[in-house]
Amino acid sequence: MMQSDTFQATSAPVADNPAWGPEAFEARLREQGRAYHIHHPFNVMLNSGRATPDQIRGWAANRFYYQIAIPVKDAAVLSNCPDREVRRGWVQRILDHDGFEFEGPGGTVRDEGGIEAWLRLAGAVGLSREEVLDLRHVVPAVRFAVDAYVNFARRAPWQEAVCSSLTELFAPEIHKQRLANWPEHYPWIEPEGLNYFRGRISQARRDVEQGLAITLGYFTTRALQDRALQVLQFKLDILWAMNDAMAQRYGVSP
Ligand code: AHQ
Repeated sequence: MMQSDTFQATSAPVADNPAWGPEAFEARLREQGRAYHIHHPFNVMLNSGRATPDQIRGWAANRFYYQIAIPVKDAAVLSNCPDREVRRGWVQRILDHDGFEFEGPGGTVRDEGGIEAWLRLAGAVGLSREEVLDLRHVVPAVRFAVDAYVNFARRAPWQEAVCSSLTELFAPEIHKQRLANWPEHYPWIEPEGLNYFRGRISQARRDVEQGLAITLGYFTTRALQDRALQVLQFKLDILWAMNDAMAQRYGVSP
């Protein structure tokens, strides 16, 4: 039985095959996109306009638990990482989600952050701030999947936690799909509510640039590269399991 939070490999990595070069290794990482949750029936329902308001509200309230876990996960990566240059880049992810307010010579620079933007998305789909913040709608298996991700980042080598964030290789597409389809399919959602997705397209691209460079630079033997593929699959399974749980709770409209 695989312990998802400590994530024991289910099969010993192949040790004696030659390592892939960076391009071939990146291609193998990208091949795993076929298991990305953009292909999950619940997400296909959401992005093809078949979701009811209740299903969309359930998705927004449950995904909020994932969003508030991301900066905690990223702080775990920072706490395990001794490399100052890596931390200088990685810390931006916490600011992206938690927001910030800096007093500077030219005045105050502030950004409400992605968690606040997600609360606006939740409001735009008809949820109260209170019912999102108190997590009353979060179903157990969503909580377990998200907690497994945070606990993995706490316990795994920081390079593996970096690699696990590379599901964002596939994220710009899912955000672009929502921005392209939701206004037409769900005109009842206030357009400003979708601002979170607009911001994530560029943030995901910047995250991937750093995460991929670290991954390609660290996983340089075939055994390590097999491990990286297992780590990415673990994170893909987390996103997939979240959608399984939401589909079970809210149904998948035909
Ligand atoms: O909104 C998302 C986000 O901030 C992140 C951070 C990143 C990580 O560190 O694992 N992954 C991620 C993702 C976000 N949104 C998901 C979506 O479908 O809206 C996609 C998800 C990811 O691809 O891991």
